[in-house]
Amino acid sequence: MTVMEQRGAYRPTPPPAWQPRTDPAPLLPDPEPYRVLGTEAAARTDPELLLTLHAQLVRGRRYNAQATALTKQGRLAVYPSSTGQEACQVAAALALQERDWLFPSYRDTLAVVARGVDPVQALTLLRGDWHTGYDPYEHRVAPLSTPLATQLPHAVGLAHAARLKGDDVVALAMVGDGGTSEGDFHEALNFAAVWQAPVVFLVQNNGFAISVPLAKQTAAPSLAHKAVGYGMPGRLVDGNDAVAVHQVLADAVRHARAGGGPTLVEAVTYRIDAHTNADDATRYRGDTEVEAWRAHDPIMLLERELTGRGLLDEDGIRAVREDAEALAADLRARMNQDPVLDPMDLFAHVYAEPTPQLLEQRAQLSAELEAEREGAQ
Ligand SMILES: Cc1ncc(C[n+]2csc(CCOP(=O)(O)OP(=O)(O)O)c2C)c(N)n1
Repeated sequence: MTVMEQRGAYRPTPPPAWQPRTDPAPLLPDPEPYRVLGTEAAARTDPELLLTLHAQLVRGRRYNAQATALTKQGRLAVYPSSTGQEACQVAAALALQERDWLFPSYRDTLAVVARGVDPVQALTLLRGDWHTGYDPYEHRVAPLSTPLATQLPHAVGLAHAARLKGDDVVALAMVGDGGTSEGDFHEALNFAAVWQAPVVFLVQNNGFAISVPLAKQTAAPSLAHKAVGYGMPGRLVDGNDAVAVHQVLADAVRHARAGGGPTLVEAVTYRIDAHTNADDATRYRGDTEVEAWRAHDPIMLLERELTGRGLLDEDGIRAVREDAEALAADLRARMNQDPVLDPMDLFAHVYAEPTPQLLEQRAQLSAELEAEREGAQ
């Protein structure tokens, strides 16, 4: 048979029927960030929860202000403030059960403190030390992660392992909008969805990765939409509405615990302060934008609801502020004590078997410290 005859005889057969592996419709986020405060649904929320959220938000804001002041007094090396983002921080901690795990990033000190970690220990890393300052197992809080998004695969690994062991544990991992561009973000979400790991990813979209605005970070319709590509639900929520963030996270935690797999939550919020005390935010954003977000302040939104429903009055607000002042005073007093540090720790916990150079440097430092001690006597 000639080639032309063969071609003529060729009748293409239709390919096997194709279907999407998962129906994408239920995974899609709402077109608008989900809100509760200021809507009719707010009236149906539990007063106890509202009051707890409020007290924690006020404490959180005061903690941010105090920690930032400590950087100016040379008591803290660096502080990435979460002022404006307190609702995400507090809701994340409150959405978890005691047996669950929190995986924070460097901006999430408030979530760590709201989970029960000592407020001074939570600042150890930012003050400068070789360890994280708190025992991760005590409150089930992983170390604050400075390398972007590396905490996400850790959270997936822990959650997957817990599931294999039959432990009823959920991991909640926090990351910034900039962190979603990291390879670790992709790998973590992909693994989590394939393994149906009990993880909740909370992206705090605060508008910037240092000076880089979201528009230069992604062309996606929203960060929550990224979930669909991995085969998990994406939820979009107003990150300044503490009740809405709590509800969405609590739902996602319940879903994960029941074996439903991971969820990606994008909380739309704003970083009111600079990236850290070492940053000048006026170089890349204007006052008008900041003022617009101040008018959508998480504490103000919640206080409006509480006072409107007669659940909180001036005296109540004063009592909450006094409690926050006491927290700040304690933080000030304890952070103003000089920590007892052993310079020899520089060489500990680096290598199981130190290199010859390190051994030489260690001996040199040891001799210098010894000479200093003798000189002081
Ligand atoms: C792997 C890695 N790359 C770069 C950095 C430097 N860096 C520190 S913070 C930051 C911006 C992160 O922005 P985002 O994830 O939006 O979190 P935010 O600081 O706004 O909370 C960058 C690039 C880092 N810490 N880790």
